[in-house]
Amino acid sequence: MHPITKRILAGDVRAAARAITWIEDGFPEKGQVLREIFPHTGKARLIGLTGSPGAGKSSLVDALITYLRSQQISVGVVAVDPTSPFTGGALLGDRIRMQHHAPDRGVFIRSMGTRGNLGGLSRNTKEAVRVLDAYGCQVIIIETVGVGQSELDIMKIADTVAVVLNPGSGDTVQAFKAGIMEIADLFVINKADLPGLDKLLTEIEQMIEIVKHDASWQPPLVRTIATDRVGITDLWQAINTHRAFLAESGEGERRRSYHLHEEVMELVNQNLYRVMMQGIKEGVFANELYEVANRQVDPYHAAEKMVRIFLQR
Ligand SMILES: Nc1nc2c(ncn2[C@@H]2O[C@H](COP(=O)(O)OP(=O)(O)OP(=O)(O)O)[C@@H](O)[C@H]2O)c(=O)[nH]1
Ligand SMILES: [Mg+2]
Repeated sequence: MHPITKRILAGDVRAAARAITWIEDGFPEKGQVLREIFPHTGKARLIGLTGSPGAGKSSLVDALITYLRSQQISVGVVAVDPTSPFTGGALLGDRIRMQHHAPDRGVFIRSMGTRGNLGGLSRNTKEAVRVLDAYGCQVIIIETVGVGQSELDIMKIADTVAVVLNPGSGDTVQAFKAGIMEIADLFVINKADLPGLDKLLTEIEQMIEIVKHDASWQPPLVRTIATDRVGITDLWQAINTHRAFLAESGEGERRRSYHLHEEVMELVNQNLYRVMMQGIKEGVFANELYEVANRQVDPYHAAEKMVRIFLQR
């Protein structure tokens, strides 16, 4: 067993941090560590938190950490910002806001940006979450700015996805367009102290009606004022209610097996691609590539033939 694996499993925070850096940097030894920790994962509850820039996600995470620590629940946070080249420590704002948790061994906070990013941000996030799971975090919160497809992919690994919206922001329409409504298991109406609350509530209810009118789970709306720590207990309550739904309906198991299925297909895809590229380097497909380049063969036949050659090797 790799020494880092041993240390992660023993709850060594520095080993966990090192493994995540290896993941970001595509360091070869990460493969062994990830394989070895896998049997020790699957225990943590994974909560996704997404929303527009400045919606109050980090403030909510901060308040949730305080609440969960008061219940002796250990928390891991992976804050993903696809627009930021920063990584490793924490984004400046997050660092300031979440700093007071730093000496607490039951809290692990990590930011991930686009640095390194060899395996793709969503792949890296998945692996970082797995490290925190093996390390012993009971709850892992994945914070991401909800703007595009890559954030949606990141959110797919969560058991429960909470979408944060603000009054007076026009967020609902944006979220609707981006496909975020579809993945929402609950809505957090943060900055409930700002004007426009009733209008927002009505908008969301209408959107839910359109997107999920005959779904077996109707996403609840939770109002919060993160900066005043108002509504945090309700938020955790709503997350727990969703968890109970996941357990009773079997949907939780289905989601998790589906995620693993997707992951293994992604890896198969990567591996096949790598082997094919290696074959091209070695000149195995030189004929086929030559023929297609000269328009003697069409790309469709060439690709089929290459796959056949590959399978016979
Ligand atoms: N009035 C009000 N302000 C809030 C509330 N929650 C957060 N804020 C403020 O909103 C700003 C953004 O909060 P963050 O927690 O950094 O938001 P975020 O969604 O993590 O932001 P990014 O990570 O940059 O996308 C900060 O100035 C917070 O103090 C709230 O409930 N009410
Ligand atoms: Mg933030």
